[in-house]
Amino acid sequence: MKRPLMLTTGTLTLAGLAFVLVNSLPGCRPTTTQTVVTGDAAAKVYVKPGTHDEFYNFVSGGFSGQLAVYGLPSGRLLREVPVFSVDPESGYGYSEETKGMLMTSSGFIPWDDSHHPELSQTDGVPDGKWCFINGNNTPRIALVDLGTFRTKSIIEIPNSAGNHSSPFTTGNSEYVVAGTRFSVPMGDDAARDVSISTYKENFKGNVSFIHPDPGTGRMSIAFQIATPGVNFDLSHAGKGPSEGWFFFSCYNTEQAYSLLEVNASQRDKDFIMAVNWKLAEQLAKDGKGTRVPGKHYSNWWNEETHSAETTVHEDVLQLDPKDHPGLLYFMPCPKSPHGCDVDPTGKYIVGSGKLAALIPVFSFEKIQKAIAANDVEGDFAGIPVLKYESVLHGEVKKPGLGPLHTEFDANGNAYTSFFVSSEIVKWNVEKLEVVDRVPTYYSIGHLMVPGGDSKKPWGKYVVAYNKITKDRYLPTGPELTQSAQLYSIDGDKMELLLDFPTTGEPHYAQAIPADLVKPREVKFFKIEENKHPFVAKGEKETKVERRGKEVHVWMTTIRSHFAPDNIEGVKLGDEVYFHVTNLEQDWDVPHGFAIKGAANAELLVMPGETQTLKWIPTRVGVWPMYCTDFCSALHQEMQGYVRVSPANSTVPLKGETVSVDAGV
Ligand SMILES: [Cu+2]
Repeated sequence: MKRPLMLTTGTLTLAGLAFVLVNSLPGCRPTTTQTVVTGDAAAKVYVKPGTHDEFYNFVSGGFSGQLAVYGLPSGRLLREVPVFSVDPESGYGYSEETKGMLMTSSGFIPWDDSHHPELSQTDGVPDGKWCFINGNNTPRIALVDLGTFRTKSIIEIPNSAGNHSSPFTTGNSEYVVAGTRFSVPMGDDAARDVSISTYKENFKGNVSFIHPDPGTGRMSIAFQIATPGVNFDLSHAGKGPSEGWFFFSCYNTEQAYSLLEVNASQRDKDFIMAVNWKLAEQLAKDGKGTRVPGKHYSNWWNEETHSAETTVHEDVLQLDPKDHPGLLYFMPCPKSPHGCDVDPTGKYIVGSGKLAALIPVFSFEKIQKAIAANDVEGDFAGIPVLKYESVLHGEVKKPGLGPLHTEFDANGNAYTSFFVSSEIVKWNVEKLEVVDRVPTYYSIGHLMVPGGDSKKPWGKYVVAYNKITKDRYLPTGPELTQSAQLYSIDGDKMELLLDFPTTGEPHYAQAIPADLVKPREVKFFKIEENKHPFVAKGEKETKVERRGKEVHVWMTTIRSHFAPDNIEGVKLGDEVYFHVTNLEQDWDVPHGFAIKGAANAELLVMPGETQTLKWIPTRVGVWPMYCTDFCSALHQEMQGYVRVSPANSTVPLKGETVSVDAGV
């Protein structure tokens, strides 16, 4: 949701922040829409016609539920990959084959709110194989295959609500995690039917570790760890010396359940939770967990049958930290932390408290010493709380207001976004000194450096993903476009190069050199490998068949006709299934399929693929169908008819392509 640029005075008072401080910060309230863009900025983002961008930028669509792909540095939108929301353009969620991808324990869900893309990693470095993304509302994680730029699998996360601190990965993508934003009552119906006012007693969180199969990309839940009822916000895996640990920011340690903007902003410090996931993995392997109820769907796209396959699971393995000392620790972190980021060396963990006026940097070495020495200040719901001073590397003092999220370059620098003061601040991780700052337009949320949350940042740019654009673009009615801003970080000073508008809310993003993705591209699906039960591998295999009230059409497309393209004998009351196989075997020759009156979207069928459109005719008549994707000079000739007769008709069922020798 877009919000006004500044927090209200009231909110700031509650946050314990002086209003005067807000107004005195640089970049807090830009007075002009003009920004200093130096003379060669245009040249730095200009990608000559016919040449490619240097980076792929995978940007979440926020409330669109999708994943958008841009080129950097141009900011050109290349594709919107449908993930959690139906997509009429591609037929995703409309074709019979894709509907299964959106099945959950709550039935077919055509939408979600996607926040955090995360590239798969090998040895702590993004490898260009997959991009994960979370669905917040109906908790799910999706895996997008970067060979096809399609959603390959989606797993539902049971015992979860508001799947926000997700789907961050371990260094070899052994696991991606999912933490609950909303704590909720768990268990069976009787256990869940409790008064909201019993939050402290009955509401619990958990963090899930999801394992993607390295070969197939099919996902399963390895284990969940039960946690106290707080709100988990973001997370990152340790690396290098901190490999084997995971860190989650959490807010609402007040355990409020109403008016959180006030009631969850009371404590000076919330927590970062440290999870020893190697220990959890060992405990799970040793059979130490308990299987608890947790019905969830795991959906997977089979590229041989061109269809979704769903498996339904009734329970999950859960580890209770009370039974396993050493599994979880809390570290105090000021104040309502959002970002929870590990630097490229793996030595430091940065917390970004939304209501804090400093940035705490924790030392993994000190965390381990504090754990060994039992250097705790107490416990929270039975989980040890390490002493803040004992685990702290140091604080960045007065960096700005409303620190949200931090990424890194390869030279020991951190870049932190500041929502309230609308700026990016660059600081040195070892020295904790601010070295540069630059305003954003306006109210930056997440930021992104290519590879900037990995062991090997590629650097070169930092991109701001902003919540408000106000006057940056031509206005478009009550809703203005949202926006990203590209800055160069090559020199000592950050330099604004480009604004580009985005689809949906650009919540978070990742970027990777294009050369790591381009060689993986699937150009078409081999027709001989098509195992779809209704495939027609040539026009000779096309047919029309009645199965009771169902009429099945084995149909093919090739430039520029359908076979069959005249179908008769369909009767009112029938359900017609058009199984459309695209016979083309070349790159970038999709064919579309649409029929008049279909309460459905089009099909967009890639070469070698079969997809099915279900159509229930509502009236007697002759119904045109046509190819929707401009495929050839004679695309406009690519059409046909379906005759629908009354229910008691005796018109024989047939499908044919008349005059097939005419120019084919
Ligand atoms: Cu066509």
